[in-house]
Amino acid sequence: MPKLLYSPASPYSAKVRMSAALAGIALDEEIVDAVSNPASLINANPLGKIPTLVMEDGTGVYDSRVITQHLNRLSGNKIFPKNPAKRLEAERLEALADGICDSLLAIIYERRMRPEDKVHQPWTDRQWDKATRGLDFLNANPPKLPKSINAGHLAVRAMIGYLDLRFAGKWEKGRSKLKRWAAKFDDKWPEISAKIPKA
Ligand SMILES: N[C@@H](CCC(=O)N[C@@H](CS)C(=O)NCC(=O)O)C(=O)O
Repeated sequence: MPKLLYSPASPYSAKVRMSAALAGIALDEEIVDAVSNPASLINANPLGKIPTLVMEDGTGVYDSRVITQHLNRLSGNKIFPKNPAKRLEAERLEALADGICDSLLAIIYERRMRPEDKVHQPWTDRQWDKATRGLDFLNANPPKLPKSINAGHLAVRAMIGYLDLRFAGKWEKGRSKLKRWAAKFDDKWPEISAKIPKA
């Protein structure tokens, strides 16, 4: 069985685990600490990033958007719509949610990896501006939650989970539609939302 190297706090890992659940694909899962460069991760992915899916022959599949496409093919299109316009919309939504996570992670890493006097505030402000614009867009245009959801919805739910984990109290103001969207998602898909980022 393919093995997913992941971290419970990682939003991209959460999206992939949610995608596997949506597709009904069983994965062996192993928690790794990417920052300490474990051999199992580096051997499968020279970039040393999670999530990485290790296939039975040892081939590593990354990054998370390549993994969701791979799981979609394996499952016969259970994660992305077949209709080209709807598929583009799902892929764009996934890219937006992942892009917001990229900015949030850049802020976290800037604070975590640099000595305090070397933290460059204009850079973190720029990243926060990107996340803010993305969140405002999603709050103004919350994705519909039809019966059949896709990787775009999963990426948005994982991203909100990451915000709740690392930016609680800092993102919610003026974003009540997005908060309600997440609550509705959790209500409709409790088994999937059980995989949102956790400490
Ligand atoms: N674009 C990548 C981003 C993956 C990523 O940045 N993962 C973080 C954890 S959430 C990581 O592995 N960080 C460790 C590092 O960059 O060394 C994806 O979608 O998989």
